[in-house]
Amino acid sequence: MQISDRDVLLVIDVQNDFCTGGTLAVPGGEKVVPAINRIAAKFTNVVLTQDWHPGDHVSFAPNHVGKQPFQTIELDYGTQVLWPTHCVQGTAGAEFHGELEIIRANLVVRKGFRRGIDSYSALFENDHRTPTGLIGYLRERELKTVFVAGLALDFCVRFSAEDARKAGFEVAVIEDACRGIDLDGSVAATHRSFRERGISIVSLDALLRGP
Ligand code: VGL
Ligand code: ZN
Repeated sequence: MQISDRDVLLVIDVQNDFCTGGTLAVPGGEKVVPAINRIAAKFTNVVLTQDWHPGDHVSFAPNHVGKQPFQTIELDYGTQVLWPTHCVQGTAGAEFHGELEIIRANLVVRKGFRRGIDSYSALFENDHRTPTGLIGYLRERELKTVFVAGLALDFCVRFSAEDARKAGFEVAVIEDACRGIDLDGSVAATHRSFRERGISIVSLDALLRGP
């Protein structure tokens, strides 16, 4: 695989709260960091996302009386998983992992900043209608293929990859530069969805090895 100037590496939510010791730690989350640093060095175009919630965010279980993390509620845009409080704007948990080479990034997209709506995807919020602006950026920059890495495979990576595909980009998920949460079989469902939608799965080595 050859990486070109028309390709973009989209790095999802590599933040302290999703790594070991964080409030919504993804198992082995920090292990994606060296992988992402190695691959990011090969890309001209690198975009990072940063989950960025106000403290009173609707997706936080403690903001709902009698609800526990990982239960769900119905909102007007559909079912919403309730999470432990995480990635609160301005806190250490919301910072990028300290070893992530964020100087490689051309753009940082913050998402989930509206109190009443969550945003897993880097392209649309969870109502699937409110844009983050990333599609406009990618189109204006005439980028064609989106390589996705980061956390969590079965939530923000999945929704970002699916939305990018729906928007007409070629999409490849770098499997070993992602880690999943795995709620009720969500990792298996993610792999099924990628297959059905024509989202490719690539390995870090294949990408580093080149053509
Ligand atoms: C994420 C749950 C809540 C993610 C973000 O980055 O996958 N998951 N907020
Ligand atoms: Zn979040």
